[in-house]
Amino acid sequence: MATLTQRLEKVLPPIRQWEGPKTAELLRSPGKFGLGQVPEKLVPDATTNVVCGFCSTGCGLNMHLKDGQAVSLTPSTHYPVNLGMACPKGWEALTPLGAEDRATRPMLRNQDTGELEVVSWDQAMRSFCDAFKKVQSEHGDESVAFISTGQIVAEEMAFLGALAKFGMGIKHGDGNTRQCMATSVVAYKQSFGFDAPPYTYQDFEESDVIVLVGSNLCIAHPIMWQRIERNRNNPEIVVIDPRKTETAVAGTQHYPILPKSDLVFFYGLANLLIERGWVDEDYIAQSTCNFEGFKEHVRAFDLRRVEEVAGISSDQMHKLAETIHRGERVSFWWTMGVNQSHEGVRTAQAIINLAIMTGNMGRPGTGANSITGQCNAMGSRLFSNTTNLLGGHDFANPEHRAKVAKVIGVEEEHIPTGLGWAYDQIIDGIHEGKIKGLWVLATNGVHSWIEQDRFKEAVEKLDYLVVQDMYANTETAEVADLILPAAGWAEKDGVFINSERRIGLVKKVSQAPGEALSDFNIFKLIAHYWGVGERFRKWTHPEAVFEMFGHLTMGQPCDFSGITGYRMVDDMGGIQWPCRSDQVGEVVEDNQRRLFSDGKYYHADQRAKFVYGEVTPVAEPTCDAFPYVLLTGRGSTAQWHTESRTKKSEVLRKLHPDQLYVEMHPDDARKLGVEPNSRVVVRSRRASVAAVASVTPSVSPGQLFMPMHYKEMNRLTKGSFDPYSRQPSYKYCAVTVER
Ligand SMILES: Nc1nc2c(c(=O)[nH]1)N[C@H]1C(S)=C(S)[C@@H](COP(=O)(O)OP(=O)(O)OC[C@H]3O[C@@H](n4cnc5c(=O)[nH]c(N)nc54)[C@H](O)[C@@H]3O)O[C@H]1N2
Ligand SMILES: Nc1nc2c(c(=O)[nH]1)N[C@H]1C(S)=C(S)[C@@H](COP(=O)(O)OP(=O)(O)OC[C@H]3O[C@@H](n4cnc5c(=O)[nH]c(N)nc54)[C@H](O)[C@@H]3O)O[C@H]1N2
Ligand code: SF4
Ligand SMILES: [Mo]
Repeated sequence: MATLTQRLEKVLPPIRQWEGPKTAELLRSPGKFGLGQVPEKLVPDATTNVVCGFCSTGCGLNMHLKDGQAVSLTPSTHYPVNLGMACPKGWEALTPLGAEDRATRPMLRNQDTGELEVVSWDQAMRSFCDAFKKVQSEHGDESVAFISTGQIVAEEMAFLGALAKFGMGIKHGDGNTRQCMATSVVAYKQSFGFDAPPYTYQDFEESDVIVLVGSNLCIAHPIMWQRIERNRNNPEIVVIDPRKTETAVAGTQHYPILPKSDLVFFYGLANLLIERGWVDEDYIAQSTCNFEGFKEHVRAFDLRRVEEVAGISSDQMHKLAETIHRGERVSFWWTMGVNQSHEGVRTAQAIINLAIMTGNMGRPGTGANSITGQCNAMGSRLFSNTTNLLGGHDFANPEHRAKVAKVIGVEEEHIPTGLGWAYDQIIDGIHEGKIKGLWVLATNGVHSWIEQDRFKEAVEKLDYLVVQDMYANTETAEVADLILPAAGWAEKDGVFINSERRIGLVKKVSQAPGEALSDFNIFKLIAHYWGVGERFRKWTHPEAVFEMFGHLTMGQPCDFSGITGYRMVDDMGGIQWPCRSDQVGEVVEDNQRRLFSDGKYYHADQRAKFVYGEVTPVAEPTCDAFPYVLLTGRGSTAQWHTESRTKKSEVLRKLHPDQLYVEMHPDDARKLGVEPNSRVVVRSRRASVAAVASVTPSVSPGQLFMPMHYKEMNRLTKGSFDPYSRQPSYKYCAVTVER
């Protein structure tokens, strides 16, 4: 008899030999890919393009197949994102799939021995559903929650959100994108009326001034940096980061502002531009609102205040203002240095305000551009069913609920009318005994969440923790009651949406090991065992869900109802939203587009709004006992987050230090008597952590930097959050360091 895995895999479409783009047509019209490059010669039958499963750049990787199984890969030269380039993670993307420690069978903790034991899928599903239903019957529907990711395909993300909220009565669920993108989402919604990063990567090549704020592009998005390198305008590259990062060194102007002084810095810069008359009056009049209030607000931010708070002199501010004024095509880009802040939303909006007041929107090489993190963070922003109802809709809006119900075939009464809790509120809820069951998938919170010890304590209080992951030995899986083994990237079909809103295809080109199932099939099983299989009858396979996306997005700013299916996505080399049916011709003509070229935004009055606010203090300022600011972030191009995947590659392991290290300025090292490469202890109010001292002038005196990839790191950080986005402020806490 066929195993359950075999039976389930049968309901999936077979491994497809995708053909790649229609090469002959491409040769006739290379402009279709927007870049004028000559596409590679005929793609062999056994090669197919798959979008990379690490970062949000969304590079195309050519998978070379043997017997339907990927055996090697090369970066795709025809894909409009990466043009033949890939970073080390991309080159090594197949290695983690073949790791020996993949989770291959469900494991359940034996209540008597406390050990994890292999069980069948049937036992696993019964245990999961019984345990969650028991918690719900004893403590109410609200007592179970899920925490998901920006790393699974959008079809799975939508299925999870729909199943949990419309099928299992789970009210509280959040995504790992809370750690990462929530700030940009809220900032865009308030400023533009919809969560819509407006750019296309071609803008990197067309700007004459590129302003990077809190973004270490060379390390975190190396292929985007390569796109800057292709820029022929000899651009000014302005880097605003407290550290002299690889990107700051490669740029042309570096402003090492004091940590978390961004808001004062940008308000001061706006005030200076206004005082000098360097604003675009026409654009402000035609396309924005609230400018007078903003102008009044920033008057209080004179250059003396900027120097005092941000440590940037008035001469430097004049230089920066002149650079922006002289630029004809200025683009502003930001990442985690902005988003992970106690006032991230207002800071992101301060950047948006600079772009709209100088008219740097909608034209090639311009924009207020948030760079996303994970491969499918943008998919999660639209389809995770957490911060908005599927497809960028509003839970509170009855018309939206009716539309979604109709498209996905679920009765309207099952759709909640409000939002659930954010990630930090779910953790608080566990501490307060309100949440007793937690389902964590494709994220490793025990390592990555802020103020780690508090997260661990929370998890210990749970009645039941389910972890659904590719590996059974992540920090989170190790403390689970039930582990569900999942297929990973390239072991299943679906789409990711990258930073420039490009929908790209992931294909099953590799067989998941043992009994591991795609998350999609795990959700189908859960629906069945929960007794709601019938409610999700339309969710047969990933492409059926993708078809629903077309209907879900119809009439929304992200409308991509013109995309007919996976085949079209594949043939086109990915497609950016929006792509309504009346836009298909446009897309075929030039497959890269930016938003707001008509100066019209998504608010009812079609104007972008100047949004601003008061400057607020950080949660944990430095003091005599903890005199150093601890900054955190990405350490190398070879490391991905909690390293459950990248550490499986010997090649990648060689490219970074194997122990946690802390960067400190030579003056501080001298003062403390710390020798380079000696062992030190970094201590915060929450924990002490041992690290190797990396003595370098890339950090300023009084500041330290630690990479997030080592598991102890987040024991130090302090749980504090932006009040509008509830995104954690990972990049500021007070510590001391000792020999
Ligand atoms: N190799 C690699 N690439 C990745 C990832 C990875 O784990 N490894 N992760 C991906 C993900 S999910 C994300 S979200 C992105 C993150 O990409 P980035 O945001 O570019 O990376 P980070 O290193 O977290 O932070 C960027 C910079 O913010 C600076 N910063 C800290 N505090 C402040 C401040 O107060 N103001 C300003 N202006 N800057 C500040 C830091 O010094 C740091 O250099 O990277 C993606 N790419
Ligand atoms: N101090 C500090 N902490 C930070 C940050 C920082 O800058 N500083 N950055 C934050 C940011 S921006 C982010 S995005 C987070 C990232 O934090 P996490 O999301 O926790 O990090 P990952 O290591 O990417 O975890 C993803 C997990 O999903 C599993 N997985 C991969 N693919 C699949 C799949 O298809 N299905 C299933 N079921 N599982 C899969 C992997 O094995 C891995 O265990 O970290 C945050 N933490
Ligand atoms: S830059 Fe990002 S998407 Fe491109 S190969 Fe590297 S990890 Fe993959
Ligand atoms: Mo992220």
